[in-house]
Amino acid sequence: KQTEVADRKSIVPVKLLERSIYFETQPVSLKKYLLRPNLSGIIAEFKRKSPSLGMINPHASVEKTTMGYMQAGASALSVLTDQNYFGGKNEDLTTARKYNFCPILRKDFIVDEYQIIEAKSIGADVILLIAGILETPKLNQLADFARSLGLEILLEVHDREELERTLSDKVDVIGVNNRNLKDFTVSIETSKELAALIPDSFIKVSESGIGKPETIRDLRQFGYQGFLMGEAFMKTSRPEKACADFI
Ligand code: IGP
Repeated sequence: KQTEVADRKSIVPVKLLERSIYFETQPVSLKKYLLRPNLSGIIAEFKRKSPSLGMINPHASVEKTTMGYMQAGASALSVLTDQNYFGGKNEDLTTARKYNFCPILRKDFIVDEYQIIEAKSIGADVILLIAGILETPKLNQLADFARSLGLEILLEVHDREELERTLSDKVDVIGVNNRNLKDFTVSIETSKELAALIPDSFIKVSESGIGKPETIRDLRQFGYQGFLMGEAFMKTSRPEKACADFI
């Protein structure tokens, strides 16, 4: 990721990114949208492929899918911008931005400040910081930087150790990833086990492997207000319809 970022940095300097219209607009708060009692809490994700499934939906349209998600009643969008593993690109997020007013999460492996400036410049409201790939001081530094640009942070953890070393008031929303990024196994129990360790002052999001409405009802009992869902929608020929049927 570092070399990929260095390459882009040499082509598109920060100064150019900062000229984006999105540097003049206020981000939309994911936190606030997840707290709205009448919304589903679902953060609906757009991705063409994934390391665990391979090709999922290579020809899906960003416009149609994201607008359909919002019409179905999703609370927010997540757009994969990583090219290598997920077949995404920055323009996908900007396209989603042009068609939707909701909070949009830039889903990528963020390891460098440049990617945060990029996130802002393409119209994202929220960035993902993954505890499993960042040392604590680096994570805190990136969180501070994102906040300085007005972006919210979704902090992703997968176990107790990651949670305990990274929990701080720099982050707004805690995402518990049910998928183990090393072997791709999924267990909803991960969200249930970690729930009690996350103070009520944070919004809790359960990520990955959610496919049934019962799972969401169950997770709500554990205090979860957000549900990040990708595969369940994207693996069908009409993701937006799958989302509408689900909600
Ligand atoms: C969505 P799923 O199983 O519904 O497609 O999962 C989302 O949680 C997953 O894409 C994800 C992810 C990530 C992708 C969670 N954390 C970090 C890339 C990087």
